[in-house]
Amino acid sequence: MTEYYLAVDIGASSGRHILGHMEQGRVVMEEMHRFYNGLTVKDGEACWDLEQLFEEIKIGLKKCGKAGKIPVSMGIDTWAVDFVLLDGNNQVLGNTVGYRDRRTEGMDRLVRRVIPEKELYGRTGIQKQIFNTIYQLMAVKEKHPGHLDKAVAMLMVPDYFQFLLTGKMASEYTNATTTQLVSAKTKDWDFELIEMLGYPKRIFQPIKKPGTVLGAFTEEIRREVGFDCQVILPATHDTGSAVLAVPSNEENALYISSGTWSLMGVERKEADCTEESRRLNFTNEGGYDHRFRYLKNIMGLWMIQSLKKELQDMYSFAELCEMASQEKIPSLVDCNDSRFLAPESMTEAVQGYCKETGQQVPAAPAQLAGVIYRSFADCYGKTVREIEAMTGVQYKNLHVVGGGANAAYLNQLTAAGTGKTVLAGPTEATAIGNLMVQFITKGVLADLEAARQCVYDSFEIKIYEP
Ligand code: LFR
Repeated sequence: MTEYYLAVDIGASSGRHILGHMEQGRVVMEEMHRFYNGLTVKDGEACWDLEQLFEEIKIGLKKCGKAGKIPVSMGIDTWAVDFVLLDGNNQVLGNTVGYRDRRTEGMDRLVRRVIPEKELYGRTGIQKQIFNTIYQLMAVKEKHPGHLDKAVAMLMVPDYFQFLLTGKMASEYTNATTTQLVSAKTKDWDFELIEMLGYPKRIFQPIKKPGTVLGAFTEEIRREVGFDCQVILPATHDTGSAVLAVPSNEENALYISSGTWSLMGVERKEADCTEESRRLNFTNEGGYDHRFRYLKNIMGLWMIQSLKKELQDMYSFAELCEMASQEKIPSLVDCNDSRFLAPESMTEAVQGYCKETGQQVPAAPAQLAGVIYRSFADCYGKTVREIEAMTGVQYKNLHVVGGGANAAYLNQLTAAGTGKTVLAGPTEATAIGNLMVQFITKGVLADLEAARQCVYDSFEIKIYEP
């Protein structure tokens, strides 16, 4: 009988239930449910609708049941850094604010008063991003101190959903590292740092590695969805899952996990917490098997998603990509400029940047898309050179995984901009990486090496030469 495993993968713009099973050494996947995600404004704050997302998680589970494909196990991954605070009755305190909200503005100053950025990086190895949990918690402390007083637990978004399914609280390691409160050395909460910042120690749950069996569904969930299932912690940080599914067992594999963000980097056994690394704003995110993802956040498809929305969804992503390829406007923007994080209008933000820097200002949609895509490639090129300088390794190939691997024009630009052979695919890397940890935990696959070989054998990879 076929054994099914379920990955629930929720990104900033959509979520999906992907069932996976093995057939002759290859993984076969089937999408059971897909749903919308996005930020909505509540009390002036940009919030996720976590209640609705949990409803969608249950709807997807019911669909699996209806199809007679009850998974042996399941795991949930989402974007990182966002969390809920729970009170003594396990109720969420305050709004479920998303990381693009502006509440963290100026919070770096307050954190800096407690600990210099150099020291913070030295302890955690995590790049400074104004939306990191460390700054979000400071915003809560400043604006809603009562929430912190009342909180008995802090759970990252996937930990929260998995808690709702099982009644068990845990803090999955890969996502916990993105809080910037985990020691790169001990791989546990840095309680000394937490105490210095004045965050209550009691709210931090025990850190568990991906592959930990969290538990079975609660009685209530079992009744509602109609079956029981084991919840296994995947790399709950989506990027952690995606990088697990890079189809290469080479020591030195360069990758971009391309989705809402472009995460560009390599995997390393040790974190680099040096001052030079901090200055370049590289991060050392915790990965499967305590490997580190040494990478850089690049603004990514969020810029195109925002443009598409502003154009009233008149064009598909494929159309925008095709239109961009016809436009040769030479202007470039720095994708990592903070103005692109959450602008009221991406169009105006891109135009404003070009104007301020004395470049041709894009007006037509094709021109705007052209500037954005070519700016990605430019940024990828710079980042590769920084990675090579920091690691002392010359890379030959560049793996592009995730939804962005579909954008042929971008892949061509990426090959040209980096001088690397681009190996594009798989596009559903995050869900695949989520499944891989379940397969390893259940003994279907031996280890990470076998898992990456299996990804390589199972999915098509397109090649773009520089
Ligand atoms: C990608 C991602 C990135 C993280 C950003 C915010 O979806 O998880 O890795 O830096 O979202 O959480």
